[in-house]
Amino acid sequence: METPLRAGLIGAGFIGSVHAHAIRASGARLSRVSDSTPERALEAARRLGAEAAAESAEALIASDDIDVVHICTPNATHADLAERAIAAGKTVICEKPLATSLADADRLVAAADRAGVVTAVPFVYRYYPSVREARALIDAGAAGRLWLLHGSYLQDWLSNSGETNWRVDPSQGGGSRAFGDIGVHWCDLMEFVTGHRITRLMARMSNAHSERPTAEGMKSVGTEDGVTLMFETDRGATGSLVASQVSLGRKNKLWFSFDGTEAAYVFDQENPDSLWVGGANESRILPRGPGGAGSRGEGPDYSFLPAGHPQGYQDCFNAFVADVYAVATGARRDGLPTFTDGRRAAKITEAVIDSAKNESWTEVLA
Ligand code: SOE
Repeated sequence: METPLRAGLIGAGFIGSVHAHAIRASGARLSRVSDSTPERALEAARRLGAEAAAESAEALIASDDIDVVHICTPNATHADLAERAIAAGKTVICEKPLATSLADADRLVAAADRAGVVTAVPFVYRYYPSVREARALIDAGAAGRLWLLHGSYLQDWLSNSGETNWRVDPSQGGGSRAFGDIGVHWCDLMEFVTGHRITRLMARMSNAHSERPTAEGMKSVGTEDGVTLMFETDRGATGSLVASQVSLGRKNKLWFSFDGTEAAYVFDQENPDSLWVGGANESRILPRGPGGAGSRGEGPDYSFLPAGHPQGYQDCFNAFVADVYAVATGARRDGLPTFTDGRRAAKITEAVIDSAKNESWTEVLA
């Protein structure tokens, strides 16, 4: 019986609690939790069932009884904490965005390569079996030539102008919000599933609400509520993306249609247990399950519940953490999103910000 890995969790908000569940589901120990104060860390340790509270993030990272560090804090703190964890020789899972600048992301990838540590960024939508099925079908040539890659990622949790969040503040969340927070998920998924790479894009940012509350009263907003994007890829396809956090009634609707000359594949994160396959003479819904979506391809079977027993977001997170831990203990896993993928997201985000500012087509180099 292998000794279970010992995980340290930095940040115990919504996403920190998702990580905590995934850590336990993997069979690892949730050894320590840190939060913004020692008192909040104690409360979080009790709430999340951690073995101990850490005085601070830095103390947690320095602990020699921690093998893996999970960074679940506001975006602007990611780079420094990830750099410390790499220097301490830990396996590092850092929430997206990896960093709020491409320069920081470059620095983290180089540091991780030099240190030889395992790194990951939770682009967890890769772990839906129906997404893996679309990827396997496209890889097998069933789509023909992919020529149009389009979709959206729509939420409404910031629909109320009286609402705010640390992501609204560029100094805490980075220069882009709708794209930097959720548009990056869609682009990661598109490139992961199709193998295409965005080479240039045209972006237009917009706001439903021009002002939001701050400690000093209502202030103009420095990050976008929504972004519309056109792009071209290295294999001759074109595409579009709408990402919004003020689309009423849409809770977490990541949706794509990847259209080929032989078939089209549609995935809807709000109905994720099946894949729609469009054909000239017939279209069908491919349900997840034995012989259905997600039942092919390399590596572990991410379809682990019987058909008709829906798998969801937390299951994706559990599969992602289990794969990171497997790789950290010497196994190989197909499609693990690493800091290299986090850097790719920072690269595309930088291009989106530049394109929106200059109102021009902008190259996305490798
Ligand atoms: C908020 O937009 C959020 O929690 C994102 O930060 C996550 O990455 C996304 O998966 C769900 O929505």
